[in-house]
Amino acid sequence: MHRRHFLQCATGSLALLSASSTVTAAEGPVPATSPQTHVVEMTDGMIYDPEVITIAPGDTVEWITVGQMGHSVTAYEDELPEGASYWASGEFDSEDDARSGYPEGNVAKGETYSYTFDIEGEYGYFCVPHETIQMVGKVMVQEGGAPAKSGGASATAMGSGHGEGSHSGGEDPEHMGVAFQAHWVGIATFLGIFASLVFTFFFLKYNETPHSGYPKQK
Ligand SMILES: [Cu+2]
Repeated sequence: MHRRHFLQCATGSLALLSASSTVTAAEGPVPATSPQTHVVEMTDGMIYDPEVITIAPGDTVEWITVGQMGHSVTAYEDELPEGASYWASGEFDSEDDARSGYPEGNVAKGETYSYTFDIEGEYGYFCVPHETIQMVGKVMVQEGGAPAKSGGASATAMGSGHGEGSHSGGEDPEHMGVAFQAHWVGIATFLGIFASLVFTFFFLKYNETPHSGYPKQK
């Protein structure tokens, strides 16, 4: 009876433990997939920096005017993925409205415009006052965001990749450099010793050097 009660308690505790650990495990991945905000700078050089940005669905892009000059962030209506709604600074419903409505939708110095992209695909956009000088950009929305090789996640991927790269890649040349140095130092030392031995051999054999000849004859 006593023992059975203990077993029941133990089993109950175990069930509770595994239940709580399951909950913990389920909570784990949530922050990893939480939406991110990516910044694109609009400069006096009249560019979007970066010109092409790759993000994950649900991520937000925030455009900020870092120079003195104002810009717009205006979607090309024919460069929207299927099912995506029109977007532009100034909250216009169409590209025509955005073009004719400017300077409404202007993002002045220090101001920002943000848009959250939920649908995957490519979004082309432009700056109304500077479109003629090719102030255009692109937002690429794909599952997982930027691949390890390029884009926003590249900062992380390149960062860690760079770290690993400089670890193995950096270590090898360094190691080789030291090896080559030691190699040449070894050869030079060997030649030095060999030359000394040859000199000593001749000195001992003939008991003279080019400089000892004169005093010997005396
Ligand atoms: Cu512009």
